[in-house]
Amino acid sequence: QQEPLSKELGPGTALLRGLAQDHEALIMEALFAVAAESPFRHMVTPGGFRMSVAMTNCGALGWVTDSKGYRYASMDPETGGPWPAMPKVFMDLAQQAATLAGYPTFIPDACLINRYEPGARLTLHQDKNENDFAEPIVSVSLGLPAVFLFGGLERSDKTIRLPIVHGDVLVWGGPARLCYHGINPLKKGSHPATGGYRFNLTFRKAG
Ligand code: MD3
Ligand code: FE
Repeated sequence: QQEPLSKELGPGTALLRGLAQDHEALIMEALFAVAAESPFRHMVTPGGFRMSVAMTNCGALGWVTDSKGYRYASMDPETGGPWPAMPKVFMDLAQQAATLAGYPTFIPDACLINRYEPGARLTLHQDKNENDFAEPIVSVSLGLPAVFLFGGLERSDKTIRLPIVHGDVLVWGGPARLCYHGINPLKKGSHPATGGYRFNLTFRKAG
């Protein structure tokens, strides 16, 4: 039996090891259905860099970046249509995780889906494009393992390294909501559920 909540990441956080594993097949099926409608793409940062992580979204709002900046948008700029609806299995898992972590009223309106190939990474950053920092962020890891970097409220604060594996769910709220975080370059490998990739679902209340 796992510890329900982790203390290693501090107040406001929860590390729910393996919570997504029971629904793995349904989750992967829903993820591929979303990507069939709004394909993964490598977006460009305002500074002109192509992101190594490929992204898509589901839900009412989707996170996008281009030469004009970072923002949430109700339309997929690639398809010209709305983002795919958030699958029920996604919403249920996000709300179950948030409730276990002490946020029983969480209703996400955005789910960013990140796809990592070997070498892909996210440098240290804060998530601050959302309107309401009182709501937590729920993150679901699928497929190849990764090393998560978790720092403080200043970029220069020391970071801890946290290995995360398939099925792990993390919740970030309260005092941890604006902490710097990132993902180290993905190591090459193969996972039965995802092949040569790692996927991450990030649920947010953006609007
Ligand atoms: C800690 N994604 O998309 S989510 C992102 O694995 C992002 O793809 C990572 O960071 C990934 O922005 C990890 C974990 C996460 C999200 C928000 C946080 C950690 C956080 C906010 C505050 C502190
Ligand atoms: Fe982030």
